[in-house]
Amino acid sequence: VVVRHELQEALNNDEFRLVYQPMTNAAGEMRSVEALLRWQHPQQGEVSPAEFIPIAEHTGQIISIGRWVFEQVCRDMGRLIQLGVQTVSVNLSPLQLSRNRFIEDLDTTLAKYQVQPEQITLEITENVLVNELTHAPELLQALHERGFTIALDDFGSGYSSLRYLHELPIDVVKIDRVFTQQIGLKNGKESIVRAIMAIAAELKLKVIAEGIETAEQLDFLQARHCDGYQGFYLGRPVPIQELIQYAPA
Ligand code: G
Ligand code: G
Ligand code: MN
Ligand code: NA
Repeated sequence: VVVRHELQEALNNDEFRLVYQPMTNAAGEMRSVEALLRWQHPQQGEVSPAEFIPIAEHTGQIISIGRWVFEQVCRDMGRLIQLGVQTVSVNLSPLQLSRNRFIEDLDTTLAKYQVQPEQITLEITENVLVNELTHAPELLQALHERGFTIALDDFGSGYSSLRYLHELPIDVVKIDRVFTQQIGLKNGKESIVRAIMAIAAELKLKVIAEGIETAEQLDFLQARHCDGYQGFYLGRPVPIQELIQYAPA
């Protein structure tokens, strides 16, 4: 198990890394990537964020870890642009949004690396409005007005999703991989994907399909004109120096 002091050691000893997963557009070009955190633990090897982020949220250390992630993305931005990337998605935990000075911290880091908010997509999940984060709508509105793109991650997997689309300044919905993975299955529930796309079209939201693992899934989604495509079939998350393999010619 991961404990608080190990997470502090990880920050102190520079044990975190970012990997980037390509997202392709309608033309099949990588113009966006999602930053995903990795922890290279000295004894346990690579520890998944699914394992340590809930703990970091519990201890509050997600604040420092989240700041490290955002700063590393800004540090990498110049190299990403050289690879043809126009926007980078960063995952946010609800707790980060509840912190005073969250926006000021982002501003300071953007200015330090001369990154524009338009180059960053902030991915939030439906649980931003849970846990009494009563200021989340106002804060997201302020981020949106600054020029950040706001994406609703794992769309459809939580509950009362439609309420969030209505109350939050959402630009993009990311179709959860559980729905993508229904495509092509016997008795697959592809209708959910179609329904999400209809809602997004009606509300003028962009759609990114996640978790694409097969050619059949990609064909189905391309025929329905998503704005972005992401998944192992298109590219795994890799360290920045390996991203060149996905760069448009
Ligand atoms: O990359 P992987 O599939 O192992 O990620 C597992 C989970 O961890 C996903 O839900 C992903 O959104 C989350 N995650 C990855 N990187 C970050 C990060 O930098 N911050 C936060 N809050 N969550 C992250
Ligand atoms: O919750 P979030 O969507 O941020 O999670 C992103 C995670 O999904 C990353 O950890 C990444 O490794 C994982 N992922 C990305 N593409 C695929 C895929 O095609 N299949 C599966 N099973 N996981 C994926
Ligand atoms: Mn995500
Ligand atoms: Na997701």
